[in-house]
Amino acid sequence: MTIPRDVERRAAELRKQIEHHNYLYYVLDSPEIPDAEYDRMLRELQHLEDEFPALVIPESPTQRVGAQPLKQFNEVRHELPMLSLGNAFNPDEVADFDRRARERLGEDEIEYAAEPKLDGLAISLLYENGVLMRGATRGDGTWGEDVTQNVRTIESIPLRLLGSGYPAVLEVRGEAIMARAGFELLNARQRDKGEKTFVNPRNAAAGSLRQLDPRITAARPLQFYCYGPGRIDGGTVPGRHSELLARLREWGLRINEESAVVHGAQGCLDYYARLAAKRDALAYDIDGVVYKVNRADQQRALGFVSRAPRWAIAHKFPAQEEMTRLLDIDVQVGRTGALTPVARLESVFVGGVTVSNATLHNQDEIERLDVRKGDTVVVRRAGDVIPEVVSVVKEKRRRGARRFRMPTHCPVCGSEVVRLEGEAAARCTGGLFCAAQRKQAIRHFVSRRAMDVDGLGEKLVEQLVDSGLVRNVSDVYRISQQQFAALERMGETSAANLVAALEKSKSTTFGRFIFALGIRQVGETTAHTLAAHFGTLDALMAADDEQLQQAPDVGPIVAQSICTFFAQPHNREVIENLRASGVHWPAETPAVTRGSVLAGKSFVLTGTLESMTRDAAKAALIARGAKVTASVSKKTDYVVIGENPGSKLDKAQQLEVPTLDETGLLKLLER
Ligand code: JCF
Repeated sequence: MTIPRDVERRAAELRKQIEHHNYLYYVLDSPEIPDAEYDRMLRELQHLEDEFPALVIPESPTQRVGAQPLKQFNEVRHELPMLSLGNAFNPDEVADFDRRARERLGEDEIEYAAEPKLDGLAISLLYENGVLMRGATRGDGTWGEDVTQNVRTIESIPLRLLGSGYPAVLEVRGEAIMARAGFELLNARQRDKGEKTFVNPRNAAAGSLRQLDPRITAARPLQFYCYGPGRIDGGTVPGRHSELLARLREWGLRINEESAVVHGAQGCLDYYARLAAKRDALAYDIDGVVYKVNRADQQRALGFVSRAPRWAIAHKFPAQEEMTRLLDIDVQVGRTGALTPVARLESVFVGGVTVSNATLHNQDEIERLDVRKGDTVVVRRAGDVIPEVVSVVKEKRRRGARRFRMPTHCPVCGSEVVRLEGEAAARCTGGLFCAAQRKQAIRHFVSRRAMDVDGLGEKLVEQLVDSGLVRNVSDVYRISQQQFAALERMGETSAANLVAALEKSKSTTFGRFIFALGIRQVGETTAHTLAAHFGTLDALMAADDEQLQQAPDVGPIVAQSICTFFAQPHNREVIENLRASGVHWPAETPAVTRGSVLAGKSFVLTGTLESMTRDAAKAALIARGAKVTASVSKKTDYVVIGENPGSKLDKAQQLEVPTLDETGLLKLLER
């Protein structure tokens, strides 16, 4: 059957359009048309190809998933070996690398191309006359596996290069990765299907590319970032690595957004610090940064040692996961009675600090991990997140290791432990009868963001509760200087200071007071919101479920918890006692009645402010009816930028959210 000219032209036009929008979406991350429009074009092309099968070409966007499952992967020889990189683990090793390069080249300062080192799987892509002919894994560097039909399913890999001027033979290399969000989604899906989950995004990426059935790979959220050239024939490319990357991006390959040109060893180290600060905010895992001598002629002059180039090095971040032995499992009781199993570990250096305790979260998590005393475990500490046990090395388990059971009775007060339907935590039912819960409630009450009592630390609270001097939070204001002075490690001076600090704490704000009460579900933000909304304690205590839910961000669960709290005679009594002791705050004018210009506006604060702490700024905003959230989104109205702002500034610029400096914030607060 011959194909009408206009059909052929339309198919070609559609392919071009789809490739272009695919590029905008997957490579540049800035789509210009709605998904529905893209889908419509793809469907139209599919339709034409169904009607005229002779139209189909392998590089058509409809042909990403086509091939039948393989029996096995073929071997591929890399004519130009895929090298690994030498490592640097500290600034001195980076300086040595730079010094050696300078000496060999006889240069004073070297220009480097720097980029994050992605934690994925190295892949080679071979384009002939702009058409993707082969995709291969690195393998041992010389022999890899032919995974062409799998890489074809990755949308950020063009089946056909865009534009013109590319060499007839162009091999590029890069990293196939899975972003953290995609990894979480995949694992959730695997769990739902009762299939095996992956320990980290790297393993998930590798496992997904080694599927014999490309339909499975197609369903996995893989991405590809190109980091450099391989074999090049029949054409030329720019003489600087950074310019070559820019050219590759024009040809349709995804280049890392963070890549940059830097100068000298110091430039490299500054880049490292910048990326380290950004590490947790990135969408994917990185395990360091890579520096490459930027000029191709200098790269050639430097050449190679054994299996690695002399013109590039990987500067590694401290590992975020390490193995160690779990010595024991303790159970801690929190403020709300939640029992948290904690792993006591043989100390291990991970994520830049020494760790000897890690959370095991709860019963379900222990069962999921099947972690037992004496096991060898993998501990993870990423950024400021508390260290956790992520997996157990089962091969190293000693015989006879016994399963761990959560206690049926509270290890502190002996009360029964219950686990409510739908809750992850098992809880001690002892309430404020339980010394552990009482101690936590008091520590929370006096903490910096609550009543802010200076000098009433953990050890003192322990003594106060264990001695029976303090049974509830209001008791702390009834202790005399003599009673304090009689406690262990307390002199007359400390006792006097403590009494003064307690006296000072009585002048507080309504928001802090609500927060200090430790009502379940009422965190700092909600506490300040409630203060701004209700204005007085009497109004808050009198509010019913419906009135509570009229406060911003208060839903049925929070409202229920507040009602329950104030319904308890015991809690009302504690509040009365606190007021009788002299705890007070300036009256609030409820934001709702003031028609504040900031009412309902959403703020994010980043960096250090000069004239006030971030907490104070937060409180001032909330008092005016604004909301303060932790992360920037499209719904954020303003991002306030202090000194040394974090990645939130980048996010604000990316999402085009308006920013304010401190002066701008002060003006708004004055209005
Ligand atoms: O991101 C990476 N894992 C990565 C690996 C980045 C690079 O620029 C690399 C690499 C391995 C070898 N460059 C070479 C030459």
